[in-house]
Amino acid sequence: MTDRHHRRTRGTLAALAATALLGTATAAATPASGTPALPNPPSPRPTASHPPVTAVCSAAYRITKKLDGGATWNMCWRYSTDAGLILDHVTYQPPGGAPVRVLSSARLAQIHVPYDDGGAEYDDLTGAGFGWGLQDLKAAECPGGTLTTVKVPEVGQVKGLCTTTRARGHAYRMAADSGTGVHQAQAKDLLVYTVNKVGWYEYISEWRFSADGTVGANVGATGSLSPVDYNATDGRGWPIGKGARGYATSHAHNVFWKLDFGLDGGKDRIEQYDSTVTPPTGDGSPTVTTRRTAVTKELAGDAKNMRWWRVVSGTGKNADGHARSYEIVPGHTDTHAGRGFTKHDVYFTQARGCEQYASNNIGNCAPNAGDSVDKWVNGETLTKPTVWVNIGFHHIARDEDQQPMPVHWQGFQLAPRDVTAMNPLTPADLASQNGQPSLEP
Ligand SMILES: [Cu+2]
Repeated sequence: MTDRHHRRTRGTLAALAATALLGTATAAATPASGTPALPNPPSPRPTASHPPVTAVCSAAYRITKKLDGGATWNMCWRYSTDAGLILDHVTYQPPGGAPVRVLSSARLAQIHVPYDDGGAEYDDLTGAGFGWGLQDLKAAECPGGTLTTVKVPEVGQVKGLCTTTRARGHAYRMAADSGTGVHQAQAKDLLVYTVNKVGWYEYISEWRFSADGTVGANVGATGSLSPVDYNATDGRGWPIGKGARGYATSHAHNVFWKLDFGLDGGKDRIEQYDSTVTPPTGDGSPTVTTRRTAVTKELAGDAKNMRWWRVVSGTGKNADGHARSYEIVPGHTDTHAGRGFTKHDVYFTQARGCEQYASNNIGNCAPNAGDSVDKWVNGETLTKPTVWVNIGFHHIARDEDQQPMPVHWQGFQLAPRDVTAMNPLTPADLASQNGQPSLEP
């Protein structure tokens, strides 16, 4: 990023087609007004059989970890000089169960950095060398783990991939019904991460896999503030160093991830849930109505209070007969209205091989296809959805940002919803407690 004035190619900012927006998403079979639209009770059926998930990469590119409690995560990794670390064929195997395909592929899809004064705008992945900036890690940076050498084209061998575990405290706690016993478990997560340097910034790109089936994706920005950006004299900066000078220019880091699920190895569908709260009348209590909307066409989605999305398997069901799904749980975000591709929080597009990066796309799409994710939301029916998550951080520098800059994290989680019939870590003596407990004395 030595070229301070490099600018991304600016495409025409076509207005998002109205058909892309929520209003036209096809509603699910909607019950009468005021009736909660939660998933239909399933018809009784035997446990779905799980096709075996076989490793599709050689041992050198495989990550397998059995965590405390008996759950196993399994995946393949590869490396791109644009996207950096890519994880493929990610499966979760609950204790005592068969492996469940969670993600067919997951990776970063852009880090877009526009400066508040309009003087610079970077696409760190496809325009500023993110992938080539893979850093050698010291053993101490991967405590208790394994450092793997990554062959980076034109760079060479970089000891840049850390695979390790990290304690995260309680997985659960429950006092026993009688006596003084406590059911509790302390959990460890599998962590997989790289550090990529772009200009003066260093991005820690971290994937976290928990024993309970949760996946976390986070990017931590550290390194240094850009030394050539202490020139904000127009009110768009913050004084760093002594007195009222050296104003570091404020900017944003809009981080995009691209997720292709293929839950349970089948076709996915997308659902959006919205809850509406009605204040009480008279002496009553507030009520809440939750509605489900099937997202059957491509969508540029906006986060909203009490709104969430989930990716649902078209085929896989848990032992209770409920469709397996993963819920998208965004972390804090500063949504940046500056570009068509930054102003929405999540995108669901029909999967297409050339659509690889959320902006400044380098996939070989047709000349008129547009080069950012917002352009690809154009009314297609979603039969094979790709999920794009955008988490923004508006960075107004502070004195503490030097030196080095403390890590600032931004990201999201994928939370399992009905992947297993119970908490996959349920201890054996509670295994019968599925469904409404008996109220008999
Ligand atoms: Cu920053």
